[in-house]
Amino acid sequence: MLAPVKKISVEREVVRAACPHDCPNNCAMKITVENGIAVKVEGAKDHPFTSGTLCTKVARYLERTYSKDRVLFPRKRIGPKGRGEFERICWDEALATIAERFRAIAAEDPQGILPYDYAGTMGYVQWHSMGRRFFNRLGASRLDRTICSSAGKAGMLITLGGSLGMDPERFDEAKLILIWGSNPIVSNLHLWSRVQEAKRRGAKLVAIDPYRSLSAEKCHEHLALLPGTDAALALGMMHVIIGEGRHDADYVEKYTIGFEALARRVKEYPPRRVAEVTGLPAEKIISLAREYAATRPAAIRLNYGLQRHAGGGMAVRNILCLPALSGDWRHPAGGVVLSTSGFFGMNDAKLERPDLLLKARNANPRTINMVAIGDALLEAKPPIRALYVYNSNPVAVAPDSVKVVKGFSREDLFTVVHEQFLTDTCDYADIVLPATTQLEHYDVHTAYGHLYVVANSPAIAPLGESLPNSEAFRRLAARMGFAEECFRDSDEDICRQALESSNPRMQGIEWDSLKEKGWQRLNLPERFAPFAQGNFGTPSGKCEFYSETAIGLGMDPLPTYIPPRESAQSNPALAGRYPLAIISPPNRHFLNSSFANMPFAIAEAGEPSLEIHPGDAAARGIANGDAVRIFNDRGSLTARARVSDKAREGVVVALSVWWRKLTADRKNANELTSQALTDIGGGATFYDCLVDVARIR
Ligand SMILES: Nc1nc2c(c(=O)[nH]1)N[C@H]1C(S)=C(S)[C@@H](COP(=O)(O)OP(=O)(O)OC[C@H]3O[C@@H](n4cnc5c(=O)[nH]c(N)nc54)[C@H](O)[C@@H]3O)O[C@H]1N2
Ligand SMILES: Nc1nc2c(c(=O)[nH]1)N[C@H]1C(S)=C(S)[C@@H](COP(=O)(O)OP(=O)(O)OC[C@H]3O[C@@H](n4cnc5c(=O)[nH]c(N)nc54)[C@H](O)[C@@H]3O)O[C@H]1N2
Ligand SMILES: [Mo]
Repeated sequence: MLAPVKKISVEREVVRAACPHDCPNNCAMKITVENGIAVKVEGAKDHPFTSGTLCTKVARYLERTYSKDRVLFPRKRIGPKGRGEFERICWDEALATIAERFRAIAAEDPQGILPYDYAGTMGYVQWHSMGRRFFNRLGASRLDRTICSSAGKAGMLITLGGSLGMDPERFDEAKLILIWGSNPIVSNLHLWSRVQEAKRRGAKLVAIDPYRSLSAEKCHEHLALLPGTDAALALGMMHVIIGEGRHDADYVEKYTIGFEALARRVKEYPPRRVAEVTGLPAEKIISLAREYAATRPAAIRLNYGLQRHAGGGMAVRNILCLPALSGDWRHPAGGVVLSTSGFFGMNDAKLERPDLLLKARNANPRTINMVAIGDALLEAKPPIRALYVYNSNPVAVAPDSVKVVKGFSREDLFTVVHEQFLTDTCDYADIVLPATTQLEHYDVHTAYGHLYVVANSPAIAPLGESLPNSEAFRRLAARMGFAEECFRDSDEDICRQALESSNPRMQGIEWDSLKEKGWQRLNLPERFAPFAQGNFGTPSGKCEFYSETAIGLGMDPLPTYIPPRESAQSNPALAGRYPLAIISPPNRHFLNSSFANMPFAIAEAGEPSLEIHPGDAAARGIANGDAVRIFNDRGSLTARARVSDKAREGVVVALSVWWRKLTADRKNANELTSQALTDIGGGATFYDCLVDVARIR
């Protein structure tokens, strides 16, 4: 007789979760937990967009959560700023220290305190609620959160009246797809599978990108224009479409305003002129315009890469005019999508409580643009005396690092960083607080690349002494003596409040059922074309070729071309010294600077590199594999040259965003980038940047 098998009881549970990262896919996830330990992370198979797949980074989220490098207890600085030397303290001491400093500064002027947060998590609980309430109640300086998408958002507002567009799920039915300033294999994987399906069904794919990215490589055609010249390309296409009478006159008549004025404007952009500006052959511009006008439905995936230039807002505004000319908005699989965020309507007032400002010492504090944090720390008046950083790693990601580092190094600045890892920014902190990961807290998410609300329930207990952002602010509010009821809301209370919305598209979505199901589609038809009968969000309700909103923003009311600030055409003297345009788009294995410390991601990404065209390399005596110095007036860094024609002539590409302290020279591409802002929206101009490159001997 066999010995009886000893039964080990395993408590197994599957928890519904949401990927927290700043990415248009906003995946729905399932976490398997055994005896309190998360053992498996997978994409939800039932979620139509996630469809069971996660990207290579988040598929390894367990390695992030259980990393030996997690910050698991509070620390205080014991060495000079920048060194990252800390000793362990308890939460009590950390919170008491912060409250004491904040109280002293607030007694003089609370504007001396500045929150610095971005989309490390996009969740409404861990990003949009307790922190906003806390700093409103305090009357701290407000942060203008512009580092990523604000120029494009302003462009969408002008032409369409909001962050709206075609349903990304319909890309598989398009006959022509323009991948415009977007690299979906890297930054929008689930859209890419739809694009692949369209390709299988016979669609033609065209990439418009100065760089032959992983995605551009897989398209039928690649138009490698000069960076920051997209607005001119769109004007040239409109010149051809209108000039040759290829537009949908019926759609234009019914659902647009300003066509006559637009037709006059685009006369100024004949293909020959546009060819000079963009560096593309005139015939290509003409054939693209004709093909676009002739193919229905045509879908454009626009992404944020092309708006990181001086004229980034205008570029987006112009491209969004195209489907109103072609009539593509009539079709569920036609149009453009940059962001779907405007379809959602969370209850911002309840989450952020702007009314609490009325209780602060100053009900109308100043606003600091996060892009120019370097200058703000060095020059703002009254000075910034304390910073509270969470969900962001500004020392690595903000432009013009020399100034950023100098600002963060100020001895008289009191800096708190709430983090999961000891980032470059933590190295300048006076107090580091340990943060939970997405597996350890509640949240609720909307998306900017699909139309579903996604719930996140904690799978495991917080590791070490880590706390969610919400809880840190709850405790800090208590220390500051903020008596308002809202500082006692639980995380699930906040999830409920977020969904208490009057927006008709949000009806029927409420927390308890969402938590069960994991995700829910907005109240929209399965197949819908948002602007098939007009219904634009603009003041006229039409697609505005001519826009009073643009005038209000200080812009030309009509589409126009605003050249890059740093280019041979706009600044020949600067280009004489620094003839190469550098762009630093995302590395596939990192997510901004998140994951850039994970051994698996670094193993894949290798080392900081610079793609350079053989012509530009030969002119500088650079061979493949050489160490090179990249430099301009703002700074310099080293990288390994990769000589190939992936970068067009005149353009070099440094995939980003590396942690400074994990590179050989402890610098990254933001050493070179500028704090100058976009035309509208106050956005960052990371890719509007001239440099030169030299071989290191
Ligand atoms: N793996 C991964 N995924 C990510 C991210 C990440 O870091 N890593 N980041 C996330 C975030 S925060 C964002 S905002 C999105 C960004 O997603 P995208 O907007 O797709 O990002 P970028 O890579 O900045 O730009 C895409 C492409 O634009 C090109 N480009 C640069 N300048 C120009 C230009 O002037 N004109 C044109 N036509 N093209 C240009 C670049 O070469 C690049 O191939 O991705 C999200 N997803
Ligand atoms: N040169 C160059 N610079 C760029 C870009 C580029 O393409 N090139 N891209 C720009 C873009 S598009 C963006 S959006 C910005 C992004 O810049 P950031 O918003 O700073 O994004 P990350 O670098 O991912 O840093 C997010 C941090 O939040 C932390 N975090 C995650 N979850 C939590 C949490 O729940 N609580 C707390 N307290 N912390 C958490 C992560 O550990 C991580 O360190 O970078 C910009 N910078
Ligand atoms: Mo971003």
